[in-house]
Amino acid sequence: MVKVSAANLENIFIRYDIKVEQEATPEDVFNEMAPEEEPWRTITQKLVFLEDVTDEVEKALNKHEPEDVINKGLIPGMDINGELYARGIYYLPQLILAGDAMGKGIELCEDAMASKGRTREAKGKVVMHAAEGDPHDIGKDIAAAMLKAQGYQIIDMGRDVPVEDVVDAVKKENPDVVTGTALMTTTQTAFPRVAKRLQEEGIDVPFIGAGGAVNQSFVHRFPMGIYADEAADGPSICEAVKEGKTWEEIREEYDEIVPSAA
Ligand code: B12
Repeated sequence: MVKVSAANLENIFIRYDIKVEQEATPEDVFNEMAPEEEPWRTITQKLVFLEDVTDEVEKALNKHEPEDVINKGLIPGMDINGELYARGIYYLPQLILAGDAMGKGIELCEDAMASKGRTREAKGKVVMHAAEGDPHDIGKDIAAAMLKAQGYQIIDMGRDVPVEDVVDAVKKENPDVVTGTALMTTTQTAFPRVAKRLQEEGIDVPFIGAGGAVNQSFVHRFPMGIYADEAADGPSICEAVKEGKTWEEIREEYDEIVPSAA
């Protein structure tokens, strides 16, 4: 017979997500990590406290280069949000709002660069999609915002993308990395089909497989697959690819390369 008095009710009644809640506040982390210098501090502050950055970015663009606005204001702001998420202080809604604000800021900077006849040199090209039959694209969009912020060119194919369309896009775009997101057990099977078709076409490209339906052992079972648990894993995996690591090497050094595995 189970002795109720022997059970530790404290553990039973703590929901897993509440248990990881931290005492630190967004203000604490902002003060720890934010740049001191203006206008970078205010831009960062707007992003961290999920406000519109448009005015601040426009003001900064009158005095500073757009590349500086991205690298010294917007990216540090997103880094702080990533830290707040990792520490369990922020959750997905905050990341989505911050991603939107960041997107607007980046757009303004890119427009300013275009008007000076410059383009932001892409760090690499990533083709992203949500699996065939799968309408869930929120995670893909967050991952896309993070990669875009880090300077990657994103070819976003959207959701419910047929396997053949992914293969065609990879053939046409010749990306450094291709990514797929699957949240349903019925759609995760599209990943090995994409990998098989790419192999048949003689293409070898790292293929990040992510989304609530999949895990590392599933993704590392098909050729080219590299598992990502979090959107924040994307830039680190792409960085490793750009350093010349193959998908086999990334799998071998997974715990060192991928932040969520550490
Ligand atoms: C929102 C939602 C919907 C929305 C989707 C809106 C949208 N635009 O995405 C709507 C209402 C459309 C929807 C519909 C359905 N849904 Co739904 N949905 C959800 C829900 C509640 C949340 C999913 C979500 O957005 N999670 C948050 C995101 C951020 O997580 P994520 O995508 O996994 O992304 C994270 C990581 O995986 C990673 N990541 C993801 N992609 C990438 C890419 C890269 C490159 C990287 C690095 C990282 C990365 O980063 C993110 C975090 O940092 C889940 C339940 C749940 N709690 O998960 C059910 C859920 C996924 N849905 C489910 C189902 C069954 C359905 C329906 C079939 C229901 C129905 N009978 O109609 C339909 C789909 C019908 C169809 N075929 O068209 C099931 C799937 C079950 C299963 N295992 O197969 C779930 C699990 C609910 C459940 N418990 O049953 N759904």
